[in-house]
Amino acid sequence: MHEALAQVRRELGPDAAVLHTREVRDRWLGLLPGPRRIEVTASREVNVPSRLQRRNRVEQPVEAAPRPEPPARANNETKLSRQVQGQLCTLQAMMKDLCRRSKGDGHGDWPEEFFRLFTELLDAEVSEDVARELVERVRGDPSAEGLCDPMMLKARAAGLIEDDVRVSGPIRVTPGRCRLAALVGPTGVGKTTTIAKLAANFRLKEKCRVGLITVDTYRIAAVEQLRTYADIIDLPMHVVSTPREMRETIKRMDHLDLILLDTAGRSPKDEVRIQELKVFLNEAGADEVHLVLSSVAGARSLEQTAERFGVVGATSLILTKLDESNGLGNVLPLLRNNGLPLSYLTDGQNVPDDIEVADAHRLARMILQFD
Ligand SMILES: Nc1nc2c(ncn2[C@@H]2O[C@H](COP(=O)(O)OP(=O)(O)O)[C@@H](O)[C@H]2O)c(=O)[nH]1
Ligand SMILES: [Mg+2]
Repeated sequence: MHEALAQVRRELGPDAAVLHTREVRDRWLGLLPGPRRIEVTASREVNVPSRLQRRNRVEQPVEAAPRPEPPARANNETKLSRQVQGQLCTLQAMMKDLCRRSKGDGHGDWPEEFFRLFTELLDAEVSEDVARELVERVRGDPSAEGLCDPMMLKARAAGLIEDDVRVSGPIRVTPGRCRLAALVGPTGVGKTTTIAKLAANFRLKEKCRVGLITVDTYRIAAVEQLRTYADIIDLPMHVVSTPREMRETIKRMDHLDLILLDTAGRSPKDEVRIQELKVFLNEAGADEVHLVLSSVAGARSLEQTAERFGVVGATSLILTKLDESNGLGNVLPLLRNNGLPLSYLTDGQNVPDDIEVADAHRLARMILQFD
């Protein structure tokens, strides 16, 4: 650092402002630590107090008399100086955060490869607590002793995540026995779209006799949305607005192999509406109730929503919008703590293609962003 600053002084003069310094360490073959390099960002133009000691002051040419700055230039420089100071503050905050992450919380003594795994988990939106716990478990795993290959450590972490993910498999249709699967969840998470994907796949690929029921009568457009899909896929569809109608409608459709029941989106905070939904589902006697949640939601909100919908008797989870997520680590607390198994994952708006049966191995690799 001393040498680097001396070079700055030589090349830019003693008034140069040092804006940023950092140590860079290259890696040979991506593994072995290479030589240390010091990177210094300095400027002669920017007007912030120099951090260089003013040695050799006498050697500097002394100006006869201070010349006043032209006002425009002075203004520009003040503005620039303010910008640079702002950037310095941001850099300081980032440094503090980095120090906190690397030294605090008891993982300052992690070997570099584990710290790297930790930061990769954070990048995948895994919360700090869960990431730390996963890294400690990988470290404590006797079969991982001596491992330092980043990919292998990541694979270990993926294995641990895989163990946390329970799956239910697809909706099980037995020809000749009418199975009823309902989708419930907050508004806009993709219930109707997912019903359309499921209906099209069961009808076209599995050649099942499928029918649709909707109790989403709160929004005219919602009924029309499902009707449009029913028309395209060529399926019977009924709209139900009272629990009594529900019973009668199901009786009329019981010659089908599969009935998919679409419901109105409910705010998880609306107790009354959730109870109402429960009455409809009881009346329908649903074999499976899939709680649909968007993977874009925050970890806490996912857990709270799942808890609030618990009363309607959900039997499995569907996670939607995987394509819109920036990292799926946020779904981990839900999958670990809620106890409901995952049935399907959806990753786009295309009906019927953007859906797959949930697979723990695949989801764990998706969470850890394996290619
Ligand atoms: N990107 C993305 N959009 C989706 C997905 N599933 C549904 N959507 C979109 O989310 C919006 C709301 O979907 P909808 O099925 O009406 O939600 P509902 O209110 O729960 O029935 C629509 O624009 C869908 O096209 C998905 O997996 N990925
Ligand atoms: Mg809908």
